[in-house]
Amino acid sequence: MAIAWDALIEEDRRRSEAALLDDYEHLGRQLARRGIDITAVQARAAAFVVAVPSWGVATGGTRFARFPGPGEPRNVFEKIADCGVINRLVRITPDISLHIPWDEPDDPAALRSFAAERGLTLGTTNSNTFEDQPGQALSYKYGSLSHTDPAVRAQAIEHNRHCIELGVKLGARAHSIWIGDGGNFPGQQHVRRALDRYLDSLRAIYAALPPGWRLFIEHKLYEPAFYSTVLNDWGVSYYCARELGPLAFSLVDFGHHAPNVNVEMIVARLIQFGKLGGFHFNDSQYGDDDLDAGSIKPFQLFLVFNELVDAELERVAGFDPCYMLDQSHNVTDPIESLMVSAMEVQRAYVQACLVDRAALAEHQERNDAVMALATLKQAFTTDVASILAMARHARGGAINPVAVYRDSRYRQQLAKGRPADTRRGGGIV
Ligand code: RM4
Ligand code: MN
Ligand code: MN
Repeated sequence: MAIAWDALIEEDRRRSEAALLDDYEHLGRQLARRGIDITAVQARAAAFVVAVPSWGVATGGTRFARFPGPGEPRNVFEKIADCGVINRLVRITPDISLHIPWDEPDDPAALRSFAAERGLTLGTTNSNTFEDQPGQALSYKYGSLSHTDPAVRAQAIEHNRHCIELGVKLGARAHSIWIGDGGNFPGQQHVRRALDRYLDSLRAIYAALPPGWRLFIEHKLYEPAFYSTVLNDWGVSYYCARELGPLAFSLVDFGHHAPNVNVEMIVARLIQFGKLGGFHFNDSQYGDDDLDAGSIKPFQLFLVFNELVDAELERVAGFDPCYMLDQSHNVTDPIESLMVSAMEVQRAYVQACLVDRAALAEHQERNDAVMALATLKQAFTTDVASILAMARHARGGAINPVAVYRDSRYRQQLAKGRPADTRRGGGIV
């Protein structure tokens, strides 16, 4: 579909550039008073990247229903085309995380070049052994990598190895595993043995990692298993990653903890122990709600980035987390949600870059809780919107991505060419 993105972006620039420059200059003077060079911050904002999930560009659903949106992508090529639009406008999402077999390509080389033509890479593969696929020999109803039956475990291991082999052809560098394994009732599973079996399966997958690859494991407190999960929290995740070896890391999905858990503490500990692999950003009010990043607890997102920026500045050995979004969009246009979320994550990063770390360290030394918090709040309450917009603008993106996207009528045009797929029922994505 031919959309004149350059012209639309130029029109947006004409509309908003004067106000933007005004805001940016004003903020520049404010930051200068705090000893911060705004152009250096803008350069850091421009260098920031967060991957988008291929499964995020379709309308999600709940256990109850799915209401398909207009013009939903029907295959992986259409998903990549939508991801291309996101990056065209926000300029910070050049990488895509694929879910196999949802995104299984017939011709991996063709998929890779289709992405490359749009300036995109396919950096991570995600396996799926939490649902059965048509024609699959054995069922995952009672688990996959931790199943009691060795034949089911072998099938799940094989699927993960297949993902890695495919990833090599796609140019990926990491493989990410989330399983739905666990128990719905007390006594259903022998808790320790299930973890032993899971770890054994992970060892077989780990052994298949090509050089330079990393393995991410994602813990989750509950769902679809409602009583216990095999990889239930970051402690178990850390234990498994350590048992596996130096290429295995823990992945933190924001929605996978109990309410009120201090996620920034988990992040700090994983950094400290050299096992922070990356993130699945989203937000939640109650559980694994998969809401847009920064929509409920922006201060928590900032506090996580405060830990990340601190580690970056300290050059903590081996610190190299992979940033990804993982959201399910039920009532919004997924393209809009992913653009806004990517910018929210970038905003938290930039705000964390503004923390006066020397002052904070001093307040911490003196046990001055009021001033320590005030130092963080000073950074968090700084309106960095003009820095983000300038960073996008400087790299050919849109000053106002959502406005440009709406002006383009991309979705309305897609609706004609991509008829809604009504076959799918309820589901998490
Ligand atoms: C899970 C988890 C995984 C994602 C699936 C679809 O809750 O977050 O990362 O792959 O959902
Ligand atoms: Mn996730
Ligand atoms: Mn999740």
